[in-house]
Amino acid sequence: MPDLDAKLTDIYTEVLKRNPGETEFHQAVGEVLESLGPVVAKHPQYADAEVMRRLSEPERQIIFRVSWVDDAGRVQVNRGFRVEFNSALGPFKGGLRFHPSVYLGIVKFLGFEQIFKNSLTGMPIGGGKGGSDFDPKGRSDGEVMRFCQAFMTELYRHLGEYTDVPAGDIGVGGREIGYLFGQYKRITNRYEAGVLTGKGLTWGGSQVRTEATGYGVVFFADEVLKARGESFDGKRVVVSGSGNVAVYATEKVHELGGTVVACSDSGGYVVDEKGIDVELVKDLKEIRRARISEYPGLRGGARFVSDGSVWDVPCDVALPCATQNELDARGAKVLVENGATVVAEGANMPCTPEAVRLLTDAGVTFAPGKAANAGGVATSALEMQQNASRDSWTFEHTEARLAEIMRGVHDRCLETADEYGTPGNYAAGANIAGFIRVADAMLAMGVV
Ligand code: NDP
Ligand code: 2IT
Repeated sequence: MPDLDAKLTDIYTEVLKRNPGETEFHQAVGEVLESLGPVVAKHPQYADAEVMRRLSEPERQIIFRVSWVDDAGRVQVNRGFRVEFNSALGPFKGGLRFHPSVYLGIVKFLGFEQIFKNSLTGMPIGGGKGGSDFDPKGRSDGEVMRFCQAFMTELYRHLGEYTDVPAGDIGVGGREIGYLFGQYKRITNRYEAGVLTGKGLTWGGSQVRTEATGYGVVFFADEVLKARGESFDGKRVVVSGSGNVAVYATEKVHELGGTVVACSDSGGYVVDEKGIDVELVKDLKEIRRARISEYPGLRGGARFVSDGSVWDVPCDVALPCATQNELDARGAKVLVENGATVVAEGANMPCTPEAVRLLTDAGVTFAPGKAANAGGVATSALEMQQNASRDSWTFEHTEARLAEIMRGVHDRCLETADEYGTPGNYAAGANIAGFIRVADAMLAMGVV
């Protein structure tokens, strides 16, 4: 049970009751409500208008059957989701996740987090999330295409550049966005570029969107290090995962003079004291869709560990970039014992509440995902901006915009944490600053 202000306890209890079994959603709501005590004390208008109660109930939830035919000619049935959580600041915006663990509670936690993240970026985007329990692992390109087409055949009616704009997340990258866009275009007979982000560079995509989340996490962590009087130069870094976020976080750490000595996937982790070879990981994961266990066979001096945890590898900076609740109390204790000073979340909610408490109590600076990984969705908003003006910007210009946005998010978190009496607490700053912008828009728009 999170530690809540009395005014917020009822709301949390209602969320538990109304959404039985959705533990990740409960966790995400609890973490935000925990920060809002000083806000409801200072601004009674939010509680009077039931803003928190309205925010924790999605505006719309869509669940649908996805039937498709596999390569062997067998009919497969999956479940599709889109949770349109809050549109006070703009069209619903957030990724699609294809992973066998996806159920309503995961999509709702992600959609809820997305509201505050998108608000923090300062851009005109509401919050939503979607996905399916479809497992792309081991599926052929043809199977992935047919699944994406079947998925979009239902979802298209709920989307639109002014309504709801999906993008990628776990299991959804450039290939899937291509198939989804192709089917949307075919059904609607419209080249509506702004309906999806993460598109290919020759057909409406933005430079830097592929790199944006990983680069953004490192830009954010770099600001955190600067605020501590440090830098990435010479730092040992451990990254979990080896997907989109992990790869580009690793690339940027190396550019800034740090060394990523370990990364992982769901099968285990690799340690490479010379520094993870980013081009090799890209080739393994993006091109060959292989496992990270193959890395040591292609690079001398590295080793693969199939049991244990990537957080056992000593580091100064930890960047969890795989999935929710992957860094628990045990992992946090080991990081503290090994002298880590900064943990920045590339994934959504990778640290358990116990881990966050242990890290914070030990003086490790904790940067929450809704701030640190906001670079992905912020660059999606830059993609929408380019689509709306039928323009395309250079890599350098777009990366400079991303860096500026991440600095802005960082400073907003710190200033807000100061203002509400929790100096240096990025999690409180992110939750409060994200909340206030959405809450003010909701107040202005009346009870809807
Ligand atoms: P990818 O699918 O590209 O990569 C996911 C990585 O995480 C893979 O290495 C995968 O290993 C690992 N992983 C996934 N699920 C699990 C699990 N249950 N246990 C252990 N490892 C797991 O996804 P992304 O890199 O895009 O996403 C990573 C995280 O970042 C997610 O939390 C996502 O929500 C978040 N995020 C992504 C953004 C984006 O723009 N893509 C933006 C902001 C946040 P394996 O291959 O073995 O499954
Ligand atoms: O969690 C996230 O912010 C994403 N998966 C990216 C969402 C987006 O719309 O770019």
